[in-house]
Amino acid sequence: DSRAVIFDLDGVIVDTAKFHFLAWRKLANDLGFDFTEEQNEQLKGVSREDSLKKILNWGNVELSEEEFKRQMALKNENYLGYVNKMDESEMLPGVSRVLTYLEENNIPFALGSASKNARPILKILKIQDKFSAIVDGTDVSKAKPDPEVFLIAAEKMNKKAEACIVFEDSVAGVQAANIANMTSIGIGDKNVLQEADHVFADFTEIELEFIEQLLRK
Ligand code: B16
Ligand code: MG
Repeated sequence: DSRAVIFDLDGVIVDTAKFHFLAWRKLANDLGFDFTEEQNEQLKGVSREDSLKKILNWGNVELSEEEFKRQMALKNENYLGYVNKMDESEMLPGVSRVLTYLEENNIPFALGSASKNARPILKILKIQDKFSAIVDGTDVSKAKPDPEVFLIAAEKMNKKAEACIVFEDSVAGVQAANIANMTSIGIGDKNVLQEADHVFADFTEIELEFIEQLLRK
């Protein structure tokens, strides 16, 4: 069976991870506390709801159900404020080279993101038509590290899980790929993404020969 690729969105294709961080941090600050960049690693790849639960836990804050929902909406509004100002230049360096390589070699690729904002972001980047399948936070019921999002993406491409190669910037996402028996490629810090099969600081560090080799395995 020939292989296929699954890309995470935030922090892999586009530099929106920094916008999530800014928006969550503003929420925490408005509630009277702060959290570190190290704690923020635990939010990457995690759904909006679970992220807010974690943050409130850090700040020892309890909210009513109504206020919880209001804070989620505020965070998203704030986040979209950043997103709506961005253009194609926010695509992370080296990504489009890899997408082009895959297209030219007829290797199918999908999106596997926890974000409910994935589709409009792909549109802003003008790459939405390149994906064989798009699976995002609106399609799944279980959040990463549950492998659901990647398994649905594989299924939509008619590929076995073992045939898929996943690019992820989050610990939860790398774990999800591993649980799904997919090849996990971490994008980011080696110390943070220890569980990945391979780790690169960013896409500019990935040689096309490396991808070619993976695709042959
Ligand atoms: P939204 P990914 C994830 O996207 C982000 O890493 C995470 O920080 C965010 O909370 C989650 O999406 C939900 O995003 O609030 O836009 O629905 O990395 O899986 O592409
Ligand atoms: Mg991510």
